[in-house]
Amino acid sequence: MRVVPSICTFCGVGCGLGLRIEEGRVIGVEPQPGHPVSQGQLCAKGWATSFAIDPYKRLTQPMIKEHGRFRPASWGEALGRVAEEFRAVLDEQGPGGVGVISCARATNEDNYAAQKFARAVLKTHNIDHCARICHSPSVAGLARTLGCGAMTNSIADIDVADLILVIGADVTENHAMIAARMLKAQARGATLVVVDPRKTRLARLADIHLQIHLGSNIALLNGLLQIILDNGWENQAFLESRCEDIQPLRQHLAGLTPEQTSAATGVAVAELQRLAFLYSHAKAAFTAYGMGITQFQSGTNNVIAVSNLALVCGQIGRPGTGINPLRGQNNVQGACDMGCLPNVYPGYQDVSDPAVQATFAAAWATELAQTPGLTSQGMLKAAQHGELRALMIMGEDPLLTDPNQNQVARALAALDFLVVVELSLTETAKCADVLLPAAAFAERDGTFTNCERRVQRIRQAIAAPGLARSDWQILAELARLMGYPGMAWADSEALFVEMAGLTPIYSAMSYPALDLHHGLQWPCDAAHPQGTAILHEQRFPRGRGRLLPVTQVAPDECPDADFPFAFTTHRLHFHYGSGSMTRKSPLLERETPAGLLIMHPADGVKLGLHDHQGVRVSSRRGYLETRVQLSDDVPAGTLAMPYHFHEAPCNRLTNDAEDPTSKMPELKACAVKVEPLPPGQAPCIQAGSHEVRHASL
Ligand SMILES: Nc1nc2c(c(=O)[nH]1)N[C@H]1C(S)=C(S)[C@@H](COP(=O)(O)OP(=O)(O)OC[C@H]3O[C@@H](n4cnc5c(=O)[nH]c(N)nc54)[C@H](O)[C@@H]3O)O[C@H]1N2
Ligand SMILES: Nc1nc2c(c(=O)[nH]1)N[C@H]1C(S)=C(S)[C@@H](COP(=O)(O)OP(=O)(O)OC[C@H]3O[C@@H](n4cnc5c(=O)[nH]c(N)nc54)[C@H](O)[C@@H]3O)O[C@H]1N2
Ligand code: SF4
Ligand SMILES: [Mo]
Repeated sequence: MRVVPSICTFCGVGCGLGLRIEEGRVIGVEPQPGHPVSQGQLCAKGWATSFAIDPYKRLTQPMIKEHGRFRPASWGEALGRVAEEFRAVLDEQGPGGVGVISCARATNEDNYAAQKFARAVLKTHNIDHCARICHSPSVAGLARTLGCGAMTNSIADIDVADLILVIGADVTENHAMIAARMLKAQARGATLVVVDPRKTRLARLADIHLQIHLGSNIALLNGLLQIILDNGWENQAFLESRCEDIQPLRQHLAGLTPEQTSAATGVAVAELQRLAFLYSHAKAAFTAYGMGITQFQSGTNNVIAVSNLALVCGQIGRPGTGINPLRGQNNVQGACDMGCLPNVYPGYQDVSDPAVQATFAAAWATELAQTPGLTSQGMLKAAQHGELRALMIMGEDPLLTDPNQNQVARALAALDFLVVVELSLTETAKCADVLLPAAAFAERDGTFTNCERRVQRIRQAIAAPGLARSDWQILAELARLMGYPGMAWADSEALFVEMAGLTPIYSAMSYPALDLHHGLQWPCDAAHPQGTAILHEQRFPRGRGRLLPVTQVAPDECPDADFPFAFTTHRLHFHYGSGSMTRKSPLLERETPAGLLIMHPADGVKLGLHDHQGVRVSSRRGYLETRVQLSDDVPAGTLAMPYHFHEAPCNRLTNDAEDPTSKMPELKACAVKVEPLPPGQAPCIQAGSHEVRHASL
């Protein structure tokens, strides 16, 4: 047996693992000893890696759909067909008619190739990925207040914080190794505070849990600020030396009372005062947040409210502090850094800046479009209007993971041509005209960037199954077929060298340098050759930190007589995203039943429901059948559902109302009604492609 060092393929923590290889297969994994992030541990998903990528149930050859059925094809035939279809739409409709959705699970090399393919070959900035429905409000909000949307501090800063404030993140489930670190900090005396409408595992363990009303983040954060400013608890020195525009913020909050905040959030005045005091007086307060902040139509303003609180108290730019968006996917930070966004080239360089355009046009030896492209939701809308006709989806399952599933299905059906690059036959892959098999992370070289901006190497440990290839190799061959020679990289390292040369924040990185350390944190450039653990120590990228008044906005859809329950969606520790990888593990699969609706026991009594009874849940956009689980994890009147299960796809119900700035859909709040199924009737389970070996429904 050989052990090949690599990085976990699931979440943005970026744990170090060793792939155990025997006879050309990954037979298991082990934690990497001494890894700075995971410190010799892995969570249940990491341990299940070998099931997730096993050749069994993987796509192993290109497929072309004919008369509604897939048939195997050679790479030449399949890529020839893709090139022909893209060319036809480009000729008839121009670059606005095509687009690419890239993959935050794939490497930086793949994502760099995806945006270069969109920009240099298809001549469009219609390139986006799942960050849109994840942390796009962080990128937009923190760009306005600080000038940079990334996690400001490092995971190790938790070790030196004396207060840890977690807002809208379920850390034990979703960033398990970060939660372990938070609990260790609490054990040595740090105060742990959780703000969440659900009683999460971490909330139950915390010193303080503020169980706010769903969607009342800005009311809470403004209320805390008002108490801090009224008591003179702000950090005056920091405000004077590092920030601007405190006056408009003071005026905005003048007249607000703790009683009003209490009414708006459901948190007692004394609790508000206690947290305001503790946060403003902490020597070092580490703020972490997640989807409970971003996935609202007020997502960008929610992020700005978090930023206001940290800036006013000077809890940023020092060890143990910071505004720390816990980025989700293993390489979502990297996919953003690589410019898989419709408005920026690699390194967040603006597509509408003529100097930037000139740099990339010269480096890539081609002409480039000058105006930003469409977001992923924008592309799906354009497809429904017949304006976008050919789309490549590389490693995403929007049919299960985008809001308003029926609408997504209509958009995919309206396309003339869909090509999907995937590891397995997901729900979205089934809709493809051409299906291309991708190599999994253990089958290729490259880099992932974790949530703390740490760029780490992954290495090829085994051969890809069948004919599967790395995404960047597929894109490079397609570019050649479409007449563009500028993507013929010899290997992933050559690709990385080109990327680092055009991405200032990665400019001093190389494979050997990454290998020497456990990765390097950007910015890593001539001035910071060893990388940067803490951002904004002396100044913010935009100069001064900006305080911006924001106002509470209710969710787009609130409970009413027809749809009387507030509905929110979340994640489970044992499953990941669409479940296309974790649900292949019998060990993970037996941990939880597929897709339960969590309801407070008092609501169960009102509706006459007993635990595990079948129910029909409907919103204005769709319905599903599942079973209720009665639990006081949720308050009465609010229902919650995990989103990993095709049998009970909660995105049939969710709302696609968007944040005007970031275009984030409101995945965390809508309104539903619940009706019991007749006694004895089992819920109708949606047919799906994922293998369910131990579904207990
Ligand atoms: N096991 C597992 N881990 C994962 C993933 C996975 O699918 N499974 N996915 C990865 C990805 S892509 C991401 S983005 C991260 C996401 O990680 P998290 O951000 O932790 O994601 P969620 O569980 O969706 O939502 C977090 C919390 O927000 C709370 N919430 C809902 N509404 C509000 C509100 O109005 N205010 C506040 N303060 N909180 C609210 C929910 O109750 C929930 O506990 O996880 C990553 N890690
Ligand atoms: N209701 C609700 N919906 C949500 C959310 C929510 O909280 N509530 N959260 C949203 C968030 S934060 C996110 S990030 C999205 C995630 O949504 P998706 O990105 O659609 O979810 P994943 O399951 O991570 O899908 C990634 C796919 O990539 C494939 N893959 C893995 N590695 C590779 C590779 O190297 N190459 C290629 N080509 N493919 C690969 C996997 O097989 C998998 O099918 O879901 C969003 N949807
Ligand atoms: S915490 Fe995240 S990166 Fe670490 S083992 Fe678990 S899923 Fe993998
Ligand atoms: Mo995410």
